Amino acid sequence: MDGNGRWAKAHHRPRAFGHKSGMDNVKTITKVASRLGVKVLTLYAFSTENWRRPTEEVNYLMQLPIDFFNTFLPELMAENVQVKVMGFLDQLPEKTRQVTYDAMAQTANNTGMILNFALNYGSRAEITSAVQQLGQAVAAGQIQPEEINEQMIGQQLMTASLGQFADPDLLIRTSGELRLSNFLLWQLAYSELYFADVHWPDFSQQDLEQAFAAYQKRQRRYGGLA
Ligand code: V07
Repeated sequence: MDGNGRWAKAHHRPRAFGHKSGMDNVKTITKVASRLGVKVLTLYAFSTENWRRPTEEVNYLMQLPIDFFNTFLPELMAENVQVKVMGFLDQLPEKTRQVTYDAMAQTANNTGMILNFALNYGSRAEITSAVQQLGQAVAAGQIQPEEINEQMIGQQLMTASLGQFADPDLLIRTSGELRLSNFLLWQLAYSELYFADVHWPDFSQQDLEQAFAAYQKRQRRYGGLA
């Protein structure tokens, strides 16, 4: 969800205003995606590298999950959306961590779209942690190194609980950035990539439908060759 700061700058407003507008658009796009039949919507909210930003900005960002659930939980329930949060949650401020656990617990029995936030997430750290887990299993004599396979690695990643939806069909990055920036490196191996020029606060239902249309065209081409 790139471009919140640039969006604010273009409107001659502080960066926090861009983040707030970005959060409001999370609500909009969550409802749109749910109604279009998306099974899992994973949103990159905060990276393990974002701690390098000024303290004031980090503090503001850490308040956003709290504001999000305070204002949006009734609608998440009405939409039957299940919330998940993946990332190194132990490093989050106490209140932020608590609200994410509360939201996961309160929506755990919802059966509709999964809204999966990547919060204090980084893919290399995720893979490193998975390798450590498997290394410990080898050291404990529970598995042989040559028994390690792709499925076992996937089981150690933070997307394991998404089951058949662990690997995204489509990645969308906004604001014209053409990089993965440490997001789901393992899981995106076969995903379709789509880059939108608009800043995240301006990313609309029409933009999402355009991305889906592009995805469907690519699938059809691959089908024709197969
Ligand atoms: C954040 C708004 C969206 C644009 C990206 C940067 C700023 C929603 C959340 C959130 C995260 C976890 C959760 C519920 C909501 C959020 C941060 C930043 C840190 F369980 N938006 N948003 N978290 N932005």
